[in-house]
Amino acid sequence: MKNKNLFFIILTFALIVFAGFFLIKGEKATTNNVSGDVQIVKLWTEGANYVLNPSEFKKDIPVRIEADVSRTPGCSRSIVIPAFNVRKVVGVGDNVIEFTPTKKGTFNIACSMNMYQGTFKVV
Ligand SMILES: [Cu+2]
Repeated sequence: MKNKNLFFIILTFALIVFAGFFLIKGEKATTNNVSGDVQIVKLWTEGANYVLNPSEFKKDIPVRIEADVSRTPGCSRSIVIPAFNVRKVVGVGDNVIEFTPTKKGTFNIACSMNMYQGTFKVV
């Protein structure tokens, strides 16, 4: 009988720890989109604007921008972020831009001809 009680106490404890771990993990992923040590950002265009979601990044944590190539027409795929020396043409085969925002502020993202424009914040 004692062994059985002990078993249930340990089982209950293990379940609480297990559930807590997933709750904390889930909350982290939804509040700031930080997955591991990378900030995942979705990018697309609306009219002549770039839309970044989220548009606020944390300083010194690597950013991984994933462009939705179905919503980045023509030259909007030629992406420039001058403040962080980013210059890349994205496409179906490679839609990812990675850099680490090492300074705080509001920064521009534009196509290489400056037709498409957007901003993001680093805090
Ligand atoms: Cu352009």
